Amino acid sequence: MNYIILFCFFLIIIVSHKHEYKMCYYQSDLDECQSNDLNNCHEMATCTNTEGSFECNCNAGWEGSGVQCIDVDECDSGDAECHANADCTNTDGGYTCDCQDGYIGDGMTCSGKCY
Ligand SMILES: [Ca+2]
Ligand SMILES: [Ca+2]
Repeated sequence: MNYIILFCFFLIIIVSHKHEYKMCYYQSDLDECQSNDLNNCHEMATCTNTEGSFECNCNAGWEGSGVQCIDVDECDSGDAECHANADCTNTDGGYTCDCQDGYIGDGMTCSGKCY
């Protein structure tokens, strides 16, 4: 009878320590995003801390693995929303639209100049 009580006692110790170990594991996750020294995300990527690791995702206007991000050429890819009478210029992380000569507007909408 005593052996059964002893066995149960050890079982409780093992189970409770397992729980403690799990708690320690969850609390010991390192936030690699806190410092650029701890992650290898590209400067144009957003770092997201995860349990036991981290993720890098390129910012809008950039594409790649997150460790490497290259500018999206919106003028080439067709993502640019320039007016038909505007010239598209690719920039790092974006693009610009400028109305062609003889047209006036913000590049998204261009209308003929009145003389
Ligand atoms: Ca982490
Ligand atoms: Ca671009």
